[in-house]
Amino acid sequence: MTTEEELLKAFRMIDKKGAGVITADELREYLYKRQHNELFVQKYLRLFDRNRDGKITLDEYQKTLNEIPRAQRQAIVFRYSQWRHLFEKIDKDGNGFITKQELLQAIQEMGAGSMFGAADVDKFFANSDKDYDGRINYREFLEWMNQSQDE
Ligand SMILES: [Ca+2]
Ligand SMILES: [Ca+2]
Ligand SMILES: [Ca+2]
Repeated sequence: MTTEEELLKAFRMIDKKGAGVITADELREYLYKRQHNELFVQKYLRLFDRNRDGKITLDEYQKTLNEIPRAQRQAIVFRYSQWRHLFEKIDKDGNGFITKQELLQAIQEMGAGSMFGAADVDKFFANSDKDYDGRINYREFLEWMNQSQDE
């Protein structure tokens, strides 16, 4: 399936009534089920709801997608489906927090050990560990993902 088809499928899944329009409530329900928070919902609304009426029509959705570079579209698909999965993959002991050690281990398992080392992990924690408890919770993880998307 192409990225475009994937994104259209996502629209149809969110648009439960098949009306060709996603309401803020439908979007919220869909994203909350996937463990996303309100910040994320608002971000999506800002991105797609071009006339600011609180609904995303299929037309708005497609127009916005057409303006986004291809790589970024793929990132959106990735976000829809994979973020929670990725978090859980890194959080080895499943306690809801990522430690430096868990992150380092995950980097090595993904075969990225030559690209990212302990110094990068330190930097990531310095930027992302907003409550300074030495661990990354899912909210902090999502915020970091959102930020890296904006760059
Ligand atoms: Ca709209
Ligand atoms: Ca953990
Ligand atoms: Ca933290």
